[in-house]
Amino acid sequence: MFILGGVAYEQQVSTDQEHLEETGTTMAPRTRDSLISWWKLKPHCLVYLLLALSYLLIIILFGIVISNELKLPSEVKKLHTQLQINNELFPCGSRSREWEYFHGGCYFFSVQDATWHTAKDHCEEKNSTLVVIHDLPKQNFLQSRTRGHRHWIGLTDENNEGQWRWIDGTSYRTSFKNWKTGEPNNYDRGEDCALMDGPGIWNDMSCNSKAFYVCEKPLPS
Ligand SMILES: [Ca+2]
Ligand SMILES: [Ca+2]
Repeated sequence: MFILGGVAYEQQVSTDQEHLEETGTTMAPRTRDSLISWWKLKPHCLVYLLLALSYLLIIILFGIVISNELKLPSEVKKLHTQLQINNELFPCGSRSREWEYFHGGCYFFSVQDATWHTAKDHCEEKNSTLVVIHDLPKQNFLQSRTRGHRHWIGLTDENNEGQWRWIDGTSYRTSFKNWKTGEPNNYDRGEDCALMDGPGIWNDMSCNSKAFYVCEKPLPS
């Protein structure tokens, strides 16, 4: 086959060479005809090639979209489950794990002591306020968590002696109270800030004294 093919090729070359010599042209007729045909067909070939590539691209993109659509529900479900777990474990937010949840509110118990005004500033830096005690359940919760250590609360008569005010504007006169017997006594005429003393009962002390403190903020929506 190879030998026969080689003979045919040599014959063709010889024929083309003879033609070139006869006509004085520089290109064999069959080669020239082939090139002319190819140049005529070239635009059509390019169009078909581009169409084929376009279809292929569309099929690939369609496959990717379908694949993502199928993945999405499982990813959403996984995220939803993770959020539920986080909400159950950390209702005040997974990034606020030092905050404790109680009855719709979040509470921060300091591990360092500070003056009343510094404590107030620290709470505000955390987008919260010193705690306001509205009722006995909240008092009991705070009492159990403060474990007998002194903690500042958001109650002061600094602006007007004897006129106690909660820092969130809650009415002092009509609201819950838990003063220690004989308190507030404004001892030495210099006690204007309230704290939970000893077993949780309240006492007024100098605002410049140092104690731990409790901040509170609403449950994140
Ligand atoms: Ca006072
Ligand atoms: Ca006192």
